[in-house]
Amino acid sequence: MRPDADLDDVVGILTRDGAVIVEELVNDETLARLWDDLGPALDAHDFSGDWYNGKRTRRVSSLFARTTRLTPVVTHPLYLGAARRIMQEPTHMWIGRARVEMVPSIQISGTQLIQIHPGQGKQPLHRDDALHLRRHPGPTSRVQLMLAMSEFTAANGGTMVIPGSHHWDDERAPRAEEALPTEMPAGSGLIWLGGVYHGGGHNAADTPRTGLTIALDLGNLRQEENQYLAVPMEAVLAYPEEVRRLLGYDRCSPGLGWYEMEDPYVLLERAEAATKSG
Ligand SMILES: O=C(O)CCC(=O)C(=O)O
Repeated sequence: MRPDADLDDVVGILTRDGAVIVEELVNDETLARLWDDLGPALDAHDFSGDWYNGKRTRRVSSLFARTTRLTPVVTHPLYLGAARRIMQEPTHMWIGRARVEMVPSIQISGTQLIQIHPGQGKQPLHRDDALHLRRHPGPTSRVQLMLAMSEFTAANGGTMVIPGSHHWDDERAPRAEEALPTEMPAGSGLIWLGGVYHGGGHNAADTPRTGLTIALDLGNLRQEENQYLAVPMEAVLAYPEEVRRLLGYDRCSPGLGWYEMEDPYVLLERAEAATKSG
């Protein structure tokens, strides 16, 4: 899809196929600055060393603490817009005789830079929302993005995806032959639903493949990566309100995540006020 595609069309494809590629999700300038901020950390990290994360794969997390430049990525209208539309389903409950309408929040759950080096084999196909031990099929609780920091090809380990697999139940196991490789130029992004079977591909090329992934989950679930520990408050303050709230300084209706019985966002407002006055 083009970056100015209609959100309804993107949501329609995601609902049907579970995955979609958005071209030119970020511009060359943003991509170059992300490489400046995150590339050195990648070079300093060793291979992850286990069969699942990949013995020829480097991974760097805590991305919102390492760069202040992720706003255009996480707030891209087709990514955040689709995540909100798909996950923030209005619901209601009775509190006594009052029928109370509410909408859940969403939150940044996990962030990683994933660099698959030549010789890395296929990762086992998996569903990321299985982290929450949920059953399938069912309402989507995760919408994830993989931004291509370098070109993704069938040969260099472009993410393997089984289209439509979010509709499967939990008795059907994925088979490698059912998965298609993600092919996209640097700067484009793959968006997929948490119930879709996918995994890193085999890199049979001679250069590494690098992707930056961000997962958005429903706000009433435990974050995959503990953002409160991963991102110090000063780093959160470098981001605008929408991103700060996505980083967890928000309350999920009807009353999850409060601090001193208030919206945790007040902590950031107080920290900012203290910086200005002091
Ligand atoms: O790197 C990729 O293409 C996908 C990685 C992945 O799915 C994972 O590590 O859970």
